[in-house]
Amino acid sequence: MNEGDAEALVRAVPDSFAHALRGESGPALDPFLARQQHRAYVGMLGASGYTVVQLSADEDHPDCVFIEDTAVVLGPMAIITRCAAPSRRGEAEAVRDALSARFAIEKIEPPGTLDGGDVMQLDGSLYVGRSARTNEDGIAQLAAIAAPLGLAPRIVEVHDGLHLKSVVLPVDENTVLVTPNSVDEAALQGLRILYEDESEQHRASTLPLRDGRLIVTESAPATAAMLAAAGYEVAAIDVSELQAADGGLTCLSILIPEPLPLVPDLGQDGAP
Ligand code: CIR
Repeated sequence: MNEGDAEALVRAVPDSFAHALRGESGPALDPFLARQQHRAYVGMLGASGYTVVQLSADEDHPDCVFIEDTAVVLGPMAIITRCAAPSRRGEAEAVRDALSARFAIEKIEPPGTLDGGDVMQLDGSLYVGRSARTNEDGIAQLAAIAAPLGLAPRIVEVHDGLHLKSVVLPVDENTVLVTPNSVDEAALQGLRILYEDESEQHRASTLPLRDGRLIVTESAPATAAMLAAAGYEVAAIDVSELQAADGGLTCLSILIPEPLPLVPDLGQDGAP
């Protein structure tokens, strides 16, 4: 990755995407369609001002397109996660290689599990979902890594959703889109909450772009209309095939919005 640009790290869709994890069975997943939809997403990131770095697909890891889960960039550090799903653990290696030139590498160790989809950074605060994928030990390790930055994670109980960012989506720096009755909303105090339309539960996903537009999944038109009425410039995108494998819009990229200086003199594992 290069210094100086806002970057988006993404990963191509493998043919093995047909075997991606999913909570509910449905029609066979189509890697060709997923790839087309992923290309449109990557195009939107690029058009909005991100320099996109795409890692090649890993056929041994059907879920590798959901790159967000493998690493969390936190200030000068990149935390390599330990995904709860054993089939996903090998995804992190290539991501670590891509990030290690610019970031001090930290790592979640067993028995901790933490998926990047459970970590949300908004308005200077760090939120972490306690979910089926992120356990107590993973949260404690995240807290210890974040402490030197003066950040204490705010824990959000996720009752109904794969990850925190399956049901609490960034809309702008202090606004989130929430699926009703999915999380303990007390933990979101201080943020403005907008709600996903009741008729579209778990279909809306959002991602603010660098050019001021807000990407919203085409599968949630009523929620998109609500967001447009609230003043957002909505750009709809069809990622239905990626959603069929329980993905949303945040999980398809690791966004590095601020240019950061190169990490000086780092040895193996990011140790100075
Ligand atoms: C999984 O079950 O791990 C993938 N099929 C979907 C991961 C989606 N990631 C995310 O929302 N951050």
